[in-house]
Amino acid sequence: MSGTCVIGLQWGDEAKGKLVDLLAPQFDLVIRYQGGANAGHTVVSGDETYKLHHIPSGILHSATQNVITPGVVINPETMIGEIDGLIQRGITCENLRISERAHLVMPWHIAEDRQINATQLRGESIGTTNRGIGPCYRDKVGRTHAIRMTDLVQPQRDERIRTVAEQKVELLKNLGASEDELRSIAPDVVVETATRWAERLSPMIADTTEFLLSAAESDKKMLFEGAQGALLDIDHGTYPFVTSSNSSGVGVCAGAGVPPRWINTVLGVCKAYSTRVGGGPFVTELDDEIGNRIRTLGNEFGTTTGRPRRCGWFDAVAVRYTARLSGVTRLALMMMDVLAHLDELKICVAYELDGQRVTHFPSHADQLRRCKPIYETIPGWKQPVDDARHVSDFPEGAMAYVRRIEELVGVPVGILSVGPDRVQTILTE
Ligand code: 2SA
Ligand code: MG
Repeated sequence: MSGTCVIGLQWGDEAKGKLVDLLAPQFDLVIRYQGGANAGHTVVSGDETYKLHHIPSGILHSATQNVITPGVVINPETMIGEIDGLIQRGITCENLRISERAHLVMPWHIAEDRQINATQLRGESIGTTNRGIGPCYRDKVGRTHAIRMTDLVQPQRDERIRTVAEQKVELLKNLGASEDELRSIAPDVVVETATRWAERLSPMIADTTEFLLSAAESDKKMLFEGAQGALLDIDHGTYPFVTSSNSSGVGVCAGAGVPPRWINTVLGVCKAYSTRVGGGPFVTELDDEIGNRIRTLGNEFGTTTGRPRRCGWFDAVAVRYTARLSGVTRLALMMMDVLAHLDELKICVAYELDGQRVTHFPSHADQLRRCKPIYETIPGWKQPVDDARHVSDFPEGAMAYVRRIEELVGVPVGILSVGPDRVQTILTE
């Protein structure tokens, strides 16, 4: 068995990209299996910072194969831009393969996403990244309007794209799309653009399912890189304020096309506090000075959209739920350096819901909205940890915080992160 998964246990942005980059040299393959250009994975290598959206965070290591599998939705225009940006910086991308089964985010999906965001769900919008993710997955499941990577290299490409584009123009006219939007999805324009996409991407398009099954059967080591976080999982997250893919650990096999028998380790990544970007319930949100302080200290702004992230205390009820759901075997606790500046810390150990104390994670967004956090207070350690390289460098107070999280979540912490650089990572065992 040779598969390890890196899964975000909160609402994304847990610094999974940093860990994947760090672990990549120990693996033969790094695999992105869900989501799309809504993801923003930041990798810092020396003085260079890379912001990746589709491309697996193993791309900086030329000996590692990077694979994008059927469960990912790909915006070819963004993807080509991302590849070109890396090539300009000396990263060849020759070690990148894209599944022929992956679905394409087309220009109409972006226009449709704006419509989703204009919709209020009980007074709140989902606040998507406007990257066309939901509409693309909707078409994938609906089947009648979907376009896949493999369609780009089939003889009927132009005909297929033209037919779908014509229908989408009508649909979007009815939805009140702007003139600009209608121009961007004009059938002639899209057919021509798709020809360019095909020329550029066809050398990378492959049957990744066959490739990964053969790799697994010959004992190659696979690292599965989750995008977003488990609380945004379409089936198990804070629905409907979620993304449109299975972003918790249970999504790995279906998205990648690799069966469970090849997976043995799941690293659950969480921040030492919580953040969320977009709408939806957030029980431990801090709408105050401390929240602002965490946002500034942690530079909590969206990698893809630049949106300020909502900040709050660590929610052990939520993380215990997502760690169990994802089959987590070790936790990675990130951004410990940020908390070093605070006088006092809180951990949410239970919720009060309609007068009752609950420790399970409720399924309905309205129930979550009614939940009040029950906190345990822990004194701040008030000592920088950025330079810590071993557990022995850690202040006692910081270790007490880590141990309490392990206890509440029920999984040991294997990695502590104290900054964005590769060296700012501590293995605790
Ligand atoms: P979508 O665009 O349909 O997936 O949006 C649905 C919800 O999922 C949230 N979402 C994210 N949350 C955190 N990080 C994400 N990636 C970017 C980043 C986000 C950014 O790394 O910073 O730059 O704003 C991500 N992608 C999707 C989204 O906010 C909606 O709540
Ligand atoms: Mg991110």
